Amino acid sequence: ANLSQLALLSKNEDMRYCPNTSPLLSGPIHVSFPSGLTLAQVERKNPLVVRGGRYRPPDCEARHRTAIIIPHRNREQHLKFLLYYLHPFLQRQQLSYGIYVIHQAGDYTFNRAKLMNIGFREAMREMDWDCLFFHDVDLIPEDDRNTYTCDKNPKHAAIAMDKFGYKLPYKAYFGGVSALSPLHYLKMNGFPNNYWGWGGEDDDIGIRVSLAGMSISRPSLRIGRYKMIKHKLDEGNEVNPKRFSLLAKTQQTWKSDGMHSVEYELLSREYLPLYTNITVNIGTER
Ligand code: BGN
Repeated sequence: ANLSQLALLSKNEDMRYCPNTSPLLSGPIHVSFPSGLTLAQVERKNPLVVRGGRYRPPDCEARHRTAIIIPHRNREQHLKFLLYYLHPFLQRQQLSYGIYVIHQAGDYTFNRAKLMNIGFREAMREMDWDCLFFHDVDLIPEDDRNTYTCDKNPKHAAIAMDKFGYKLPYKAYFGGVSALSPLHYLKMNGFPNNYWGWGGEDDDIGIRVSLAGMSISRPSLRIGRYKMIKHKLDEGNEVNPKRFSLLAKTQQTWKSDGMHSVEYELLSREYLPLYTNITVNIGTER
């Protein structure tokens, strides 16, 4: 090792844990969508983010290691805005973090929950994350006191979205953004693989939480606020007509269908400047 590497090692040894509450938090965030924003600009604004979208605080040892898992297809504009807000947000929380975008290849009907299972597996393969945030690409957090860390129970973070008037649309809602530790995730056999198209998979996940004997924790309505980037229903993500019958059977199926049975083909793993891009062939509905 050369001298500067040695200096770094000893510096790391003295490094103290970050405080329990980050002094860098600023509370409410004004979210707008600047036209003409480019990924290159987002990169320049985040000089400490390294290859694959990883970061650790420069002057203290992070207390938490959080992976953000974002299912994706054809939403480049949304992804750009999410990265623009999320990187500084996570840095202000003094987290050690990594961002993973799980990209569904091909034009077959989208499967959000299956992509989450793949994200879990591919992220845990790389690093011992202690918390995973399952994050829709079109939701921007509006308060940095909404900490991206895990609780004792699975956490539903997106409880106050602008499109629902900043309240829960219904009591059991578990959609948008949720946070589970690896232990929580394995205990409930992850997420279902058989919801193709829009709707119901998040309700299934919520049901799994209670079937596995856990409950849902939530931040306060004042803090768990999100702005949704407006869009039309995507092509290739049509409303799933089977969602009601699938939901009625979750109790019978959750142990056999989930994390343990997910099958896919990894097409590529790219370490991009702002995120790790994982492209997968997830097959079709049988
Ligand atoms: C619910 C959907 C959720 C969706 C929310 C908010 C279903 C299952 C039928 C009971 N659930 O109605 O998936 O996140 O609306 O849009 O469609």
